[in-house]
Amino acid sequence: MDDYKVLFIGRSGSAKTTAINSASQINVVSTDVAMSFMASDEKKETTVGLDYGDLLVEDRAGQCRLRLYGVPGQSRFSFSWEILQQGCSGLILMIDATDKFAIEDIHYYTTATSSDCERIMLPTVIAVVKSDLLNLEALSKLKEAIQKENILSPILWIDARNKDAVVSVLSVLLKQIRR
Ligand SMILES: Nc1nc2c(ncn2[C@@H]2O[C@H](COP(=O)(O)OP(=O)(O)OP(=O)(O)O)[C@@H](O)[C@H]2O)c(=O)[nH]1
Ligand SMILES: [Mg+2]
Repeated sequence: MDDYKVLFIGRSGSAKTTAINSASQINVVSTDVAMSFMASDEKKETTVGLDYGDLLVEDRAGQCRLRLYGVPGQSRFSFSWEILQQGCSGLILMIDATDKFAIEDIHYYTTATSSDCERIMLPTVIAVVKSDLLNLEALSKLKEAIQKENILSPILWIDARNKDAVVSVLSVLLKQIRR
């Protein structure tokens, strides 16, 4: 059976851990600890090592296993990003719609050249979360700004707490990987 390593990347709070927990068919290996700062009612923990989950999916090419890895979003753990990226078949770039760096992050990952970082050569899908927390004006501003970026990677607007939504992001990525 084919086996693909998928890496969830994105800033702290962009719902990497949540997405992996939603989609995984096994108990997720998690390294979340209480946040030492910036904790909120909604988010009290942060990943300090990695998340690992796993699911079997089926498409026209047959069944395959997706191994889901989540990086820690806090930049103080950035040394682990390159390590976790090794052997990766595809990336999910998680974007928090309420984050002031949302567009900056999308721009960075979609315009970096191969000499900047190898990861942008990988099949990538962008998943934007928390759009439910934006008012209509802020949402249309964000959509407009994203449109201006002329991004080639598929963009899906999801709630990472919803299993079906995360699985559909993974299906879009799998299509790209198996193309
Ligand atoms: N309102 C809302 N909340 C969401 C949505 N998706 C995820 N969340 C919440 O956002 C938070 C995301 O937290 P995590 O999954 O820990 O984020 P992370 O990217 O793993 O963060 P680090 O481990 O610190 O890098 C959780 O509290 C989720 O319940 C969404 O679409 N809408
Ligand atoms: Mg996390």
